[in-house]
Amino acid sequence: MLSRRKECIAMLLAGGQGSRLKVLTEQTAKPAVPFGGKYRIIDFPLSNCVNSGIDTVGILTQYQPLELNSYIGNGRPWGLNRNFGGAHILPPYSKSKKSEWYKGTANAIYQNIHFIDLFNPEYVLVLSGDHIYKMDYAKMLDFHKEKKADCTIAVIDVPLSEASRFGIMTADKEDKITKFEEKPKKPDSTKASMGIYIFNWKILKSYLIEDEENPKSSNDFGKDVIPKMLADKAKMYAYSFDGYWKDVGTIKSLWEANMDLLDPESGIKIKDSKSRIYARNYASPPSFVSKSAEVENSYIAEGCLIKGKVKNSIIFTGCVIDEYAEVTDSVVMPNTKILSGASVKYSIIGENVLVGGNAKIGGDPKDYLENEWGISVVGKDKAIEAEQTVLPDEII
Ligand code: ADQ
Ligand code: ADP
Repeated sequence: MLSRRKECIAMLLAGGQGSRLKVLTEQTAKPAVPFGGKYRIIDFPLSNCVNSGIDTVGILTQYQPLELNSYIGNGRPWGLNRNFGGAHILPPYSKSKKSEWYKGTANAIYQNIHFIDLFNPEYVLVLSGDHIYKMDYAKMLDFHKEKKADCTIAVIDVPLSEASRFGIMTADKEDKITKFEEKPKKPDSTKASMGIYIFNWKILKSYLIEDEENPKSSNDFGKDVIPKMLADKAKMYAYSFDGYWKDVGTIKSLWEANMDLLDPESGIKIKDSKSRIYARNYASPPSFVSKSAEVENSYIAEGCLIKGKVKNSIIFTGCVIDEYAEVTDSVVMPNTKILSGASVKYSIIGENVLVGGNAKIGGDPKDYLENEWGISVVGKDKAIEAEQTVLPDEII
């Protein structure tokens, strides 16, 4: 079947350690972290692929991949169960001579050159597994073709104060990139790389091979490959994106992105049927909201029993909020029980947690000094005892 090929395939980088998410990624790879009541982070890039007509996705895993593997399965929930193409989990190889994990992001793609060659694509789209956004990659591909680019980088304007967290570039009037610096200490532009790249595969392949042969390289796109291509005067273009986009690599940003779903002004249109976000969901009964319940400005997923008070919060599948319990400005992940009299404020509670009666987790920022305040986090499977207190900013 040599004649079969794909014009563009996606490679989704899902192997970062996610250490800044602390207990939430102790047992779970960052892309598999639950998000928004019934999704996981990886549902966003996967659904974007399908909604953009990309039906072949390599998912590069590494750190705590088990849950992610079983979540992706045969890719059916995203329509990625194909005979030729579909979703492929790609763990790092153990080679006979040197068995090594993926080093930087470019090395992860390098190790899968053979996989990509199977589809003989013209273009390769490189994506991150830790961003919440909806994007039509087909439009970016059209732009890439129009410009006859070697590489196109999706960019978004960020506040100057945050620019040093990103790859920062300048571009001319025709959007041609003239300068790129990975996480500059003193940024001079607010055009940030979203870590989303389209490459002509032949060109990328030659750069990946060259990069591997350079012992000084950290084999990373932002640190090594992109600067090298620019130095070689490759045709690199910036594709501006002005929709909602959030890197959810930190506790604060993960909490904020969840809260953004409850804010109609935030710009993330989860309900928009033209670009649906798909997820693997197991059939659960509808949620029951009892007579004693008070629910306001919140998402309640399926299979919950709500008897207490829920305000400005996201309650995932299968949770119980007992009578006289109160959850405000918080994210409560699947199958967690919050017993009578407990209060949960400005917190992220992991999956399958038991919060004992009258326990107190987190607090309202207005009751604390700024440096004492932060989001409280309780990790998966933990039990918080009755009457126990978890302070704002505490991570258990
Ligand atoms: P970072 O977010 O710092 O910057 P990085 O840590 O390299 O980039 O992670 C990118 C993605 O790849 C993440 O989804 C991560 O989980 C995954 N990943 C990391 N190492 C991997 C590996 N070895 N194998 C598989 N997956 C791996 C990048 C760019 C910046 C840009 C920001 C935007 O370098 O220029 O501004 O993304 O968020
Ligand atoms: P964070 O910055 O929160 O740790 P990332 O997912 O961005 O999260 O990953 C950070 C870095 O950790 C990446 O550059 C990645 O290469 C590296 N990394 C990924 N997996 C491991 C691992 N198993 N052990 C050590 N480092 C890893």
